[in-house]
Amino acid sequence: MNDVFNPKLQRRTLLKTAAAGSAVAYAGLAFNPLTGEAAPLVAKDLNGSVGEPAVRQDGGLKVSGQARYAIEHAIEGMLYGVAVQSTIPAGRITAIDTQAASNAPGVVAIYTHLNPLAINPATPFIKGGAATENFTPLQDDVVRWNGQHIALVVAQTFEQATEAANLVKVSYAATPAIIDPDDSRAKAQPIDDLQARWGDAPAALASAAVRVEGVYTTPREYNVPMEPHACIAHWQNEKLTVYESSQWVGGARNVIAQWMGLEMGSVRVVSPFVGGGFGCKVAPHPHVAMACSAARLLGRPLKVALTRAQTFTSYGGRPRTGQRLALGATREGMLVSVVHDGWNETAIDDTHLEPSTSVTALMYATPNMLARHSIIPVNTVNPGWMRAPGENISTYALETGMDELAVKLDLDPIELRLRNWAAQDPKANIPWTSRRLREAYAAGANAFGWSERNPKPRSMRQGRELIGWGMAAGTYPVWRTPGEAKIVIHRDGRIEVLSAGTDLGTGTYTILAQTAAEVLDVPTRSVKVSLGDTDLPRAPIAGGSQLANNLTGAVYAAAKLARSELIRVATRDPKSPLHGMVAANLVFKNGRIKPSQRPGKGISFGDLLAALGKERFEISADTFKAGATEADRHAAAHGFSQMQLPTTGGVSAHSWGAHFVEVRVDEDFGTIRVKRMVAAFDSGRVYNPKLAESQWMGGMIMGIGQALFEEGHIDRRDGRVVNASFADYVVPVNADVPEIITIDVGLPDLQASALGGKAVGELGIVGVAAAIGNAVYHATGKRIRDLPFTLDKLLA
Ligand code: MCN
Ligand code: MOS
Repeated sequence: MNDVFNPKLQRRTLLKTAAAGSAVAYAGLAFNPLTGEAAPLVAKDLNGSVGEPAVRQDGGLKVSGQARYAIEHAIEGMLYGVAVQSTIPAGRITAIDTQAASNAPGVVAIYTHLNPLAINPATPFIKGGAATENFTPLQDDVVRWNGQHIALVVAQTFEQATEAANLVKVSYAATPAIIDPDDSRAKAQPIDDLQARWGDAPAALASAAVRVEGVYTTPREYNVPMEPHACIAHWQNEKLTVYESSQWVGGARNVIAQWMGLEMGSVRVVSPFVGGGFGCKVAPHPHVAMACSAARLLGRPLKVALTRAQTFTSYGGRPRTGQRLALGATREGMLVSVVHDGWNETAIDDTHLEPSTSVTALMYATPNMLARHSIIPVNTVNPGWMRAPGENISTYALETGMDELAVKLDLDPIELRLRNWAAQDPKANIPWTSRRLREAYAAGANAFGWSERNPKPRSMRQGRELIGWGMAAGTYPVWRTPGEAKIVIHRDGRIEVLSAGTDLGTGTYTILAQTAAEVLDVPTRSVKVSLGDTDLPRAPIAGGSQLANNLTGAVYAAAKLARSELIRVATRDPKSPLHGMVAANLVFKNGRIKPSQRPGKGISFGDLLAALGKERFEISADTFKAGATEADRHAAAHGFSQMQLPTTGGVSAHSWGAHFVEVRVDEDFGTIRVKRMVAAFDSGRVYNPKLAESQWMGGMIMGIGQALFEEGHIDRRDGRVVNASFADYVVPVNADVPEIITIDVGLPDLQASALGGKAVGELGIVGVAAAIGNAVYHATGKRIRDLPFTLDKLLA
């Protein structure tokens, strides 16, 4: 197994492909497959460049409290708004008594549907916009879910607004609510676009020699970032600035402009630091609409912060889902049929998709496939994205089903997966850009010690503890949206990289500094990166795990251009000390431009600018195709229309992963602990191994939460989220997190992205719940098909 995972060997294969003239474009890329020179992957020196484990540039600012989050901006004359939320799941508001609240100290205004705020609907992204929900607050008396915004109380202080909000009295005429997706009145609506179908899967299943079938369910889960949602709306004449914790300032600007009936140019969104989002900050939620509208009416800056409890009903979270999956195979373990029917809950008059079919048709070769997905409207806040929406649950069912099939066939689960290897994308029928999943299986199994596993359930134990070893695969697509970046070199030597893209704690600041530093040959720490502001060059979403690839491409292009432009002026301008030199003889070394053949230190960027009489040198570049119009550029930064599918260009681009997990199960109490985790990932070229590792690990830890703890308890009587707090909505803490080893088996994939990277941010969670469930089965002989795996289900 070991020699399959040999980066050198693989590089040689890559060279051969390149020499044979494959379709990959290498021009201008730092990795040169023709010579095998992988400059950016090999640490030249500790100056920092792409591929080095540089520390996070924002780390110091965060631990010293200097990184300013949305809520921390202080604006003179600011007021505070607190939302009042419904306490029934369905019906109408018959009266709102605001008398006592209005008389409370410090109260400035109270808005309800009786004196509504002016808010226009914003277009949801499934209809081509950037909003995650249809809902516009305070526009009518209808209650659609428990915990819906029904009033906004504005006061001089947050405490006064909170007190007054408690004094608002609401009367309702309740109507019957549909709380649960399995309610007989709930109606599933098929989403035809999500279907994958070929051959005759039901017939092939019926005649298959070996069959497994299961129903897999997952509960409501919540993103619960450390930083709860908060925003500040600040109007200056008809210009609106919003400090908002956002994964995508361009999308937020689009939605806010629609809500307020403004041109996008009149809205500025600022989000330099984000305390986590995991999908719930991809678009501004309705409380932001209330803040902007009320601030406009009042002529004062207004801050609206959600309490932790309110974050559970003010926006989504992963919906409840259910999947029926049946696999049919030959006795030799060749899949002959996959039949997969899934659903997710959605809001009663809104649409959220968590496609259970995302991965079903991608992973394995099979002659017959039928995968379908439906949505079921219930009285809930519209669910939203949460780390790998779709891939996450799809993989949970598929990779558990594969384990069940392996057990039935008495085959090693890796062997079963290899037998059904998809040599190309089975749905699109086009080649993969790269798929180092075999290498991931091999490297992961090797590091884990998988060959020592006794496949028999309940065969491994230590004292009272049953030991279980399980594995599963994972994958995440490579989405691509073009973006822009600017580099500014100052006379005093400072180098800046500017982009509107955001850093959720992921490392955007750091990898962009690394990219510019590498091309300009300066220390990474000398590059200052500014992010998260619509005033900066336009960038796409930090969502769908695509920002790193998109922006490193743009910064790389800008830095290359800066380099050639600097050389051009240095050799052509008579005022330059390098005037008249041959451009090809100049090199960049440690922040200086110098002749390659002659001694001498050359000239620093700052001295060159001084000699030329310039204060600064600015250069912009992007990853748009030649001929892209201004409208295309605008669209890419503010919506999804420019986003390219993973199958663009006749090749299919995805990241891959293989998870190996050991659990310990206390036989008497049914408690499950994850004892160790090993995962091997193919994310193409990794820009920063330290950061990619923490991303992968973060996803894996979130996967422990999903497998063992996380579950929104919805009261069946009234649709209330019972455990809407950090105390009761349980996520993994350090004591729950075992030793984790991540292994990088990727190689630069230049068909996937400009610099050869693939998706990282969401990949780590995909497959974890299945791997843990498979390990629990191996430990106990009991198959649980309902997340999370709590002790009651094990003891039942
Ligand atoms: N990276 C790398 N090499 C690559 C690709 C990425 O080293 N080839 C590293 C970089 O440090 C980069 C990071 O991984 O900053 C994430 O890159 P990418 O996969 O492009 O993801 P995005 O930048 O688009 O970030 C969004 C992604 C998503 S969609 C969710 S959900 C998620 C995630 O990132 N939310 C997070 N990781 C998170 N991490 C933190 N701390 N907080 C969140 O809210
Ligand atoms: Mo990530 S769930 O695509 O923000």
